[in-house]
Amino acid sequence: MPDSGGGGPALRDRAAAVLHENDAGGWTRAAPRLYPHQWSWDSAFIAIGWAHLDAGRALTELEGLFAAQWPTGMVPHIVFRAGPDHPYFPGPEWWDVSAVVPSLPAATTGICQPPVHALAVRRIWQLTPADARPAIRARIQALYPRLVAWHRYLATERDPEASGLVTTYHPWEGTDNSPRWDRALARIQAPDPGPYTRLDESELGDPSQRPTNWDYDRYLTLVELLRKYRYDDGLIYQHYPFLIKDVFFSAVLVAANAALLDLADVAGASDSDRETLAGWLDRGRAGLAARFDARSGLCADYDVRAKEDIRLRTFATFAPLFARTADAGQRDVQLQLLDSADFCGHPGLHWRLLPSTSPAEPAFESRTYWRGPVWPVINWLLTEALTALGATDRAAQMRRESLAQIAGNGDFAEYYEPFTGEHLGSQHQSWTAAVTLDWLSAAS
Ligand code: 9WN
Repeated sequence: MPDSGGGGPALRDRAAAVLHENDAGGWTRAAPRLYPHQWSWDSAFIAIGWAHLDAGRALTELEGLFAAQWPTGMVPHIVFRAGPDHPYFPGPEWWDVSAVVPSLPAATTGICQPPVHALAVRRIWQLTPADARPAIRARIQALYPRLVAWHRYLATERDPEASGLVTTYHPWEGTDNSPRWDRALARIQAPDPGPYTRLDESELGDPSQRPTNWDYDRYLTLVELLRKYRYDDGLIYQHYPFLIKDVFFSAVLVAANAALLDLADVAGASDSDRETLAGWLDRGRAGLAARFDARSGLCADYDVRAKEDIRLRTFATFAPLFARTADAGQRDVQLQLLDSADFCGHPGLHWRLLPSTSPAEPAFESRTYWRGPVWPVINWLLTEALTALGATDRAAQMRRESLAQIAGNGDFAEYYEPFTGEHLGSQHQSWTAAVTLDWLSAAS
């Protein structure tokens, strides 16, 4: 009997139904109403879910996303595919990307999200049945150079210092209102994006869970500045106010470079690509090691403009674990910290899962988006990393509790209140369903 985390085979069926329901024909809405377009890192997780149902469909998800890859190699954070019947704010007019990149098949934003995609391709390949392998291999071979170009963009344009750490330009590059960005946002001069109407608050019905208007004023001001600099990474680096060396994003890139190396034979990668990927992998690990403090066990982001460390206890603290650190000292200190009272060992937690922000942080808010709630995809990345690091019992526990959390109600919520387990945010969130499918299969 599969260990279904309390949901039985029915949970698998319900998770599959969410992907089918959100399938817009070759691409999948991140959520039915709140996020009606194709999001970059959502698509990668979604492809992992599809891989359990249909490897070809899984690859189609990523091929569609990479069709909107920019000439720089950047994979945009949203591809606006849904059409006018599905409004989302801010829409393509705020980004005005066609003025800069006219050749794209669809409108996109001008920023990006963590590069989970190579992890997805590796999972697709692992799950491809023998008879489908020749066709899937050919498609992976075609996609692989685009993945390398994506990683090259991150390793060069987003790391002109060659530090091994990716510079992010916007809170929307992954974890919107994480307290990690508070000080950098507070420094933005005279934020005034002009009048705008948000749709997310009315859509969700509980504005207190979402970023505030103070946040949105700054998010939109940053979009205006990016547009002003025509998304030119060189100009952005010279003039733009929000540049963060993001250790979580960087850790995902390390794991993704390892995944591309694992796929090198399948994809027939050249020696030169293999060498380049291995170089980025080493540099990424060294970059994270330089941000790690052995005494506290914390790995800290760095604000390039303010030249200051961002020392907060959030899920990103565990960047060395997410990157599957090869350093046993780092691993042991971080594993201890993970189960300390500041994180999963906090006595008030409903499940022993990693919250987005430590309950011990003054900025912690238990119901507000990235300021406290538990996000299944983050815990999925962690269970993968723990398994790779040999902490298989802890990974299995995290998987079981994650499944139990999700199974408590059939809605596949976006995020969860850490003390009560309450389901929050959007319902029928595609990536929650996707990681459920993956966890269920690992439990069988
Ligand atoms: C802005 C789609 C996306 C996720 C992000 C999450 C949230 C969007 C929003 O939803 O961001 O991109 O409107 O809040 O923060 O990680 O990719 O699920």
